[in-house]
Amino acid sequence: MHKLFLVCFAVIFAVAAQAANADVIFDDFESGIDWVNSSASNYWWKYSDTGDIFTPTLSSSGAPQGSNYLDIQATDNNYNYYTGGTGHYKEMDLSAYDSLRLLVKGDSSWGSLKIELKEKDGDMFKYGEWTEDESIWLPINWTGWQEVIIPFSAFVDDNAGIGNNAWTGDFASANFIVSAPAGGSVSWGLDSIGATSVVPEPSTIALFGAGIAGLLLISKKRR
Ligand SMILES: [Ca+2]
Ligand SMILES: [Ca+2]
Ligand SMILES: [Ca+2]
Ligand SMILES: [Ca+2]
Repeated sequence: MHKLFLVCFAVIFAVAAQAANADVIFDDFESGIDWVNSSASNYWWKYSDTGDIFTPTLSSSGAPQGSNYLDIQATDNNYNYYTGGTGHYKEMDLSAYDSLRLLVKGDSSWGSLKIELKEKDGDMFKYGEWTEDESIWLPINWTGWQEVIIPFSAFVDDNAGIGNNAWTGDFASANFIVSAPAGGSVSWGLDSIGATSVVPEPSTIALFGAGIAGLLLISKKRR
């Protein structure tokens, strides 16, 4: 009888652990990049500030996941920090996830990354304050690859007249906008861009509770 309870608990624990780590990927760059093909269901675009260098390219040199990642070389030649951006369109249902998750290769330049998420109802969400102080976007203050997780709740609706102004996970596209040090350059990378769940869902918590109740029952019977 005790053994049965322990087996039940082990199964419940495994299910809970799996739910907490579940990931869905927008793009891992393993199928190459389709630049500006508006007829496709999965494509990228890019744009640069006047006179600046903004070069996102597919690279395979030291990819952190699989064989490829998106390499980003950018230089701000007109001293306004902004260099350009790259966006990705791929409609996905992210309602089961609570956070954006991606791998970012930094160069300790203290440039910063602006991230925008767009939903199918037209809502455009921004991460961080949208002011001239670029340091309060996501500062890339590390060297090498690092996992970045940002809760969707930290994104703020940026177009009050469009959509229902609420994040429901009805995902359509993402924008990655690069701010370099004034007159300086950044050498970054992006890979394994997707969504994850950091906070276990209520159903998972309920399963955990059932497991703990099972354990309590075992200890009670032993006494
Ligand atoms: Ca990859
Ligand atoms: Ca610029
Ligand atoms: Ca809106
Ligand atoms: Ca919405």
